[in-house]
Amino acid sequence: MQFIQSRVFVILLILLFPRFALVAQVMEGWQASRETIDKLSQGQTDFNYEESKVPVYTLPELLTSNNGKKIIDQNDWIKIRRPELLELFTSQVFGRVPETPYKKSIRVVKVDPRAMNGLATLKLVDIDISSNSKSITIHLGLFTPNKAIQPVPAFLLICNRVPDNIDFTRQKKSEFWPAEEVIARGYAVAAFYNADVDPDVDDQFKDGIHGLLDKERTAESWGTIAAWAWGASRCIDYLVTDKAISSDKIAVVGHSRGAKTALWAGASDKRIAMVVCNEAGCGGSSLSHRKYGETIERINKSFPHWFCTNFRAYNNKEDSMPFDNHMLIALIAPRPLYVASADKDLWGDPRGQYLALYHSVPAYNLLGIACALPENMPPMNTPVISDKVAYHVRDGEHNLLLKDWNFFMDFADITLKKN
Ligand code: GTR
Repeated sequence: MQFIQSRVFVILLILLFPRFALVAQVMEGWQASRETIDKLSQGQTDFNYEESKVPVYTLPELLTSNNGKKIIDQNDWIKIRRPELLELFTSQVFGRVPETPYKKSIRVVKVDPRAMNGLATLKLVDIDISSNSKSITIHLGLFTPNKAIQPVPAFLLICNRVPDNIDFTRQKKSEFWPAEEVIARGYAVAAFYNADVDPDVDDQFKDGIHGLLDKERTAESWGTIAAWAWGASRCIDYLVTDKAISSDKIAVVGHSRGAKTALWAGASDKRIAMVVCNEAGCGGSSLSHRKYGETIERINKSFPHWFCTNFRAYNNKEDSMPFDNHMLIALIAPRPLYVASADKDLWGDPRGQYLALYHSVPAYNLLGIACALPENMPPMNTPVISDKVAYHVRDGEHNLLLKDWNFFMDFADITLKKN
């Protein structure tokens, strides 16, 4: 049986029967296309897109504590390992939220019970945060399905693209936030614009929520991704109170920098019942030890405001990093988690994303979730779902599309709706 699954066997079959190549692709799972590899390699010669150049690496152990104790049961995970990992990603990657007191006021500024041609109710909710005589307002938009007879699960999108993508008037529609389609599937759908919380610019943390709450900044002060994750939690503060929503069934969805944010929000806020991490890549869902696509040095140089300053210590030091993103992903366990990649997004390293999810599974198993992922990636556009974890690699470019959302909702039908 093992021989039949082996690479040698598959290669032998292809040599003997060339038409077997197609079947082999399915058996072997997704592979980056040579055309995409060549195109990206030519454009960015400083970055690796060749699987053959991925170094031999050993991932830091998920289930061994900082002082070498084996983590063998739920209790060990909850009491020892999870807090350690949360602290590691707080102090070394995303940064610590300041303890500065602030005032929060939540105002429902508009209710339209006949939105989407009567299919949904729209609520516009302003979340005002003030401190030190400064304030910001997070504009949360929420549609709930009118045909629902009881509270429904909800998807909250952290929108990192222009606000047009989440047009609450629905004059402009975008696959990035396909609100009509989500409503049609019986879910509530909400979104906020990340720049309401903190503009995505390197301005030395003067604007956004940093301008309100930051005092002395240190190497472990929060960056912009942690600020967006904090903003997602302020939206959850409202969503858990809305009677049309099941407060214990709120999923957070993010794409790319928004997906790094969704993971960190899910890690930091246990009210988030499910995380959808679409193409987060470096600093989120891929494995830095693989040195494939975007690197830590590059992300820290291009986006110096995203992470805490301590993260820069790992520039070009991937081999000796005491953590990697399988550990970040494991912080979502035992809650449902969907990791998704795109075929042409080799910058974000689809295989690294799959492997990070794969190596987080022992944490799920320890918490009593019987999920198991195959070693090989699934073929393109074919989600693999195992209990509380799911993954797909979609055809096409780095983006968040209706096709992705449909897969996410199929997963939520099983994990959020049915129990
Ligand atoms: C890229 C960045 C990625 C990813 C992406 C995005 O430029 O290198 O890490 O976050 O932006 O957010 O679309």
